[in-house]
Amino acid sequence: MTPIAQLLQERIAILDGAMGTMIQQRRLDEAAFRGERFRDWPKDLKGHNDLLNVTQPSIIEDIHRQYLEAGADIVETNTFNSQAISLADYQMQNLGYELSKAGAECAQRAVAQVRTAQPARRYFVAGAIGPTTRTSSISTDVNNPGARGTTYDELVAAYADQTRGLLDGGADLLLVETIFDTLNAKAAFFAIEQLFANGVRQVPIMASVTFIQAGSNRGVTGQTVEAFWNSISHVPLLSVGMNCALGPKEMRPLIEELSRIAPVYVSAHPNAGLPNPLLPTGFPETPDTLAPQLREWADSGWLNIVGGCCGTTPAHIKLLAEAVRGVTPRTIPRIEPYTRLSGLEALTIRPDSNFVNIGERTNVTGSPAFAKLILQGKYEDALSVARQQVEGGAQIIDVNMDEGMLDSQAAMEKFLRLIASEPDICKVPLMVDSSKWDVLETGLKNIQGKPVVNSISLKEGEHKFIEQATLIRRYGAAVVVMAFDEKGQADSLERKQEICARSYRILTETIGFRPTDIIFDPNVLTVATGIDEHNNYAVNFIEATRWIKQHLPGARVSGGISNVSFSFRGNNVVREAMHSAFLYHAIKAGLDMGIVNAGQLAVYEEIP
Ligand code: THG
Repeated sequence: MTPIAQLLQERIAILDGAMGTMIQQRRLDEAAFRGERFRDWPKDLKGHNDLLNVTQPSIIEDIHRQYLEAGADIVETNTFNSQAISLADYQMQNLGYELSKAGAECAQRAVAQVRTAQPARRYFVAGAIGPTTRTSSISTDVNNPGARGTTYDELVAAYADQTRGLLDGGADLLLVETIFDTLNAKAAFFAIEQLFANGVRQVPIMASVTFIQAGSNRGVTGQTVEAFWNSISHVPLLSVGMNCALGPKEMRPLIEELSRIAPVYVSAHPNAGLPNPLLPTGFPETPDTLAPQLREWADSGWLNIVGGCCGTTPAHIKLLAEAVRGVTPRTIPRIEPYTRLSGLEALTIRPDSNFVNIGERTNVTGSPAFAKLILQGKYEDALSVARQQVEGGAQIIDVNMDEGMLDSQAAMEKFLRLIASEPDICKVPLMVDSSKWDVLETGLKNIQGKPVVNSISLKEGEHKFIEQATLIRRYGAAVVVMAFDEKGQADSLERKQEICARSYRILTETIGFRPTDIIFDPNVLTVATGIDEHNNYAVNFIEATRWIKQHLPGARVSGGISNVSFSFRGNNVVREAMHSAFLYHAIKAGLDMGIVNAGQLAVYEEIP
């Protein structure tokens, strides 16, 4: 067990308070921010707080020391904006590593000082990783809903640079905080996990999200608490929590919910209330009013880590530490291992859930009408196809841009970004459908929820399979695995069993993929083609489904239902009846979900 996990087993840990307000109190002028080194820098630097890690390190060290003396167990480094994307505003995009490293060193020096006086205490430096000043999920241009301030790849590069600096400076933990754009946060976790995989020193990872609209229970990008949690639940987190934007009164119901659903430690560091410029301190909550409210959260069993964000001071932290002393920390709840996806809202697939409809129509190979719209660049009209699928009952949308005449990667990116601006569509999780890995990866870099990748298989051997599945987990997606291997596509029951069992073993044992994030597709093949061997294809799929559900625990089963009736193209009455009869038996055998023409399914009992 790591030292921090040990502490959290024993008691509630105390996080520090605001850095910004403490720096403001020093009333530093432009020259103080610049120091000797940046005296002639072409940009104004007053207010560039992270720069003080190198120009006024003793001030930063002193603030950390005050928080440690007030009783904080964990101090956050002064590195909120110490990455290339935010630093570009000061033409300092090359200083991400250096400011991050210097920030961790300031905090460690403060720890070293306090440790001399109180050697029995435990102290932790959390490398603070902010959201950057750009968003990858929301449009930056009112005239172009597909415009983005930054990209996943830029974010990963910037976060990796910052993380290396924090670790080289001695950070004990990494805290991805003030998350307002879940896609940005996923890029941060991707960068961190990639560094860990490449051999850098591994430390516990913490996450903290910022919600603004407490009344509607949504974050800045429109996600619910549960949708947010599902989006980042692939990360091996020490803790998840909330900070900033809200005071304790507004944050309370959100923390209560997060505490109920997250099977990791929970943190909270609210602002000292909502900012109010008429007040002398700018914030309404004093140490005396804040501490009892957070004590009540602790008494309710919601907290493992608690501190303050904007407007809080060492005085707040001191009273807070006293208020929660001796309170039993939250016990981590046991969460049922269901399949959990998300768009703006969460989708949970339980063993007893109804069949999940996946909309098939946003597919250029499956719908000539959709293909025409995309090829003609009529994306607005193409969006209405997605909307119709959701209105028709689709709980997931399958998006496929595999068409020879298209730049499939560009089309995937553009369409997903447009979907992200339509809350009535992106409330549901997305399924990125392509036979090309590059297109799947582009999809993953443009979705803030927890999506499904459709699909991978053992077609090109184990090495490729493992490589792709490893990345899919790191991107935070579930995956459709086709019953396909080096020898070809499985059509018999035995071959379907053999390939699915082998894939399951590799995914769960070699990669540590969660069984509930695996969705097998044992191939819905076309019947009644005129070739006798094809006549049992539907039955083989149904029997394979039954076998998978009995023998591969946790895994789900899906299929492309409309494939079964391709022999009857043009006769929709027959096709719809076939789909309905097929589903009637497949669902009984355990089929969890299927790619269907949502809204066009006949009712089995009503078929003449
Ligand atoms: N498994 C997985 N993914 C898949 C499939 C699968 N993705 C693609 C496909 N199969 C599922 N999607 C469709 C979409 C449309 C149709 C069939 C499967 C379809 N379209 C009509 C046709 O071609 O006749 C179009 C009719 C029209 O629009 O005019 O049948 O198996 N994992």
